[in-house]
Amino acid sequence: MKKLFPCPLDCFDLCTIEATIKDSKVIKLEGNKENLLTQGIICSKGKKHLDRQYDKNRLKKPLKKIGNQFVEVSWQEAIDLIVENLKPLKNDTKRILYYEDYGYAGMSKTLAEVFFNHMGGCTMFEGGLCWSAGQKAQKYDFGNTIGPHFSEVLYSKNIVLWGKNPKSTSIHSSMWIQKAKKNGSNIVVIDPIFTQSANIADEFFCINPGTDGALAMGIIFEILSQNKQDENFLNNHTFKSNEFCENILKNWSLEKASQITSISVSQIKRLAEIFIQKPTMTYMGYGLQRYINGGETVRCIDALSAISGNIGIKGSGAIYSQKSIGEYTGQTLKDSLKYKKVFNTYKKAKLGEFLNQNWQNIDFMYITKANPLVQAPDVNEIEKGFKKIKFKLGIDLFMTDTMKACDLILPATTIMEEEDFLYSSMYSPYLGYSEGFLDHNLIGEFELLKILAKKLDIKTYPSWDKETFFKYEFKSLMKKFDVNYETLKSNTFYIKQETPWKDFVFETPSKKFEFVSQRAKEDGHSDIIDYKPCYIEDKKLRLLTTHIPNSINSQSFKDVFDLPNFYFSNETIKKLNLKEDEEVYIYNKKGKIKGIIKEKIMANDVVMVYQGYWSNSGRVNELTESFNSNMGDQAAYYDTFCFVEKI
Ligand SMILES: Nc1nc2c(c(=O)[nH]1)N[C@H]1C(S)=C(S)[C@@H](COP(=O)(O)OP(=O)(O)OC[C@H]3O[C@@H](n4cnc5c(=O)[nH]c(N)nc54)[C@H](O)[C@@H]3O)O[C@H]1N2
Ligand SMILES: Nc1nc2c(c(=O)[nH]1)N[C@H]1C(S)=C(S)[C@@H](COP(=O)(O)OP(=O)(O)OC[C@H]3O[C@@H](n4cnc5c(=O)[nH]c(N)nc54)[C@H](O)[C@@H]3O)O[C@H]1N2
Ligand code: SF4
Ligand SMILES: [Mo]
Repeated sequence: MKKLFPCPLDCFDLCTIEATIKDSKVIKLEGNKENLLTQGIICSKGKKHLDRQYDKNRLKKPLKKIGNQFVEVSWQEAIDLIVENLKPLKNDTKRILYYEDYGYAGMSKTLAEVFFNHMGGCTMFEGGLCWSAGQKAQKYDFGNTIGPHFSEVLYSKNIVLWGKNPKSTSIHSSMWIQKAKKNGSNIVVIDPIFTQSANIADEFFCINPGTDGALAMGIIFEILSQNKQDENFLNNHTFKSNEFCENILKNWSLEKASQITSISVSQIKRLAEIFIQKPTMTYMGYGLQRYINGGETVRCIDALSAISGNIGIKGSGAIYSQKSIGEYTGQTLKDSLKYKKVFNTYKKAKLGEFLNQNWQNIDFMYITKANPLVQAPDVNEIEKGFKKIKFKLGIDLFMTDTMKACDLILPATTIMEEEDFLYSSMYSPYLGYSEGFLDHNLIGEFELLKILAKKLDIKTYPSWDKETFFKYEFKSLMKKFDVNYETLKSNTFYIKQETPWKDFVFETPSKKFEFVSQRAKEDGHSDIIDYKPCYIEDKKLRLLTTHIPNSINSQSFKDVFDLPNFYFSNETIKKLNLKEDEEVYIYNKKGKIKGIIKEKIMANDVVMVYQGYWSNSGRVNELTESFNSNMGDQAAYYDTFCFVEKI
């Protein structure tokens, strides 16, 4: 027997996976070819769902902490314990703190926020760990973030992978990029690290971290100096381009941009040539916005695409993300807002700080789909904060560092066990469905919240079954695209992607691309698109902690006990008198971890460590700063600096 389900990992691609089942057990996972975006190919992380499903260490029973030990308890006992801790907070719900992340994207597990709103509202997070600076930036310039089908790169003369590493983080977009390369497209990578994607590129520009805005300004200066800007686009479809261009010509030079970025003047001229040769598609990654100035950087790159006329024509674009299905769901959350009376918030990047300053005001934490004690910045501070909170409920598949710090752990169901719909938060236009074809004796979050609502007498919380919930959520989607519920369940429904902004009508107040944004000004930023220097600490190494090829965030690190690698450029290794394969510490005032020195082509005075390793081996977020970006409250992980210590 075969059953389909969508890959629930937080990936751009959202593959459809086909499970072969024999004697009620899944024996094989393969990609399903009917998904036109991913075409039947799944990556190693997708294949791991099989091992994870049957892993002997999967959490199977609720676990209650007694002293320093966890003991198994019945579901009944676990639920009673939650109720016992929530009941006294019914009239003081701000004492409940909610934390979730992107560990699982299924709709049936999005209701905890709704539940707490019906209770009266809890202390909720703001901002994010992933991509929020760039989202906000594109909202100012374009009014929204939209992207084309991966295959549109086949029309691109140049494909610029700017702070993005799709060969590792989105293998299907990488497949199309490689196809385009075979057809003659020129692939360009701008990154401080010679990545897996740089390996398949034609040109690599090694930039100083956090300085991409200055590079974009330098390229724009060169385009304007040559009078090669796209006058037609600027005159007809943009707001206040003159003001922006005057600013550039007055304040910038190639030498200035080169000095900031370490990209030579001749390389900047070459990049100008690339943008003038249309169509040039810029794929921005999320690496370049994990800085305090991350939003400003994305705006500068948007401006470069606009100046060169690389917007709205096939094969071009300043592509960051694509919201797709998510645009049409969320009614249940909206409905719940009328019960919300508490509007307390904390910044996600500053969870540790918040807990340590406000622990007297929080009694209950609900943590789901997330591993903040590995993934959030400044984990030592979070760990300290956790200890001060009376009751922490965690839900996960495995005993992560975060679960270990909780008082009660509930085992989560998997996508193969739980009926669910799923869509990507980042890119794919597909809607995935799993009928939940494997038996289990767990209580999924959807059921759990209904039980809690009943026991806590939260009368307004909907006691519907899943199908009623899904149909309600999809009402506007089904109407807009004239599809029925059975089609949505078929794993073939997707929203057709077009060339972004091909009608040149933008979703900004002026309906044009905005070089000057009143909305940005109202939010306290520069209204005109402008470069903002990044944060720097002298005489230290900048710590970059990017995403690793063989795991989505921390999810494949549970059995890893080896030390992480610390990557340096050859020049930095020499300067610090280090040796390849030597074990050293990296440290700063936040923490210290051990690792092994490796050489890589990359920017100088930088150390790169892949994020995701648990405390088993080396949690790099023991060192990261909890700064927020100016725009979008994005965790500015890469504005962290450290030293190396020999052992
Ligand atoms: N294999 C794998 N795939 C994943 C994930 C994973 O952990 N592993 N995670 C998923 C998630 S949650 C996300 S958000 C995405 C992330 O997907 P990507 O955006 O592709 O990956 P990142 O590692 O965040 O950063 C991309 C690149 O930005 C570079 N970079 C860092 N600083 C700068 C800078 O100042 N300027 C420039 N130009 N480049 C810079 C990094 O060196 C890195 O190569 O991937 C998703 N897919
Ligand atoms: N230093 C550094 N840190 C980073 C980043 C970086 O670039 N550098 N990137 C950041 C980014 S982009 C992101 S998106 C965040 C991700 O941060 P998280 O989402 O916290 O990271 P994950 O490791 O994916 O952890 C998700 C957890 O959810 C669990 N899980 C899976 N399925 C289910 C389920 O059905 N129910 C429940 N309850 N749990 C489930 C998994 O087992 C896993 O433990 O990390 C951020 N952290
Ligand atoms: S992680 Fe991404 S590429 Fe890999 S199987 Fe899942 S959706 Fe596909
Ligand atoms: Mo992310």
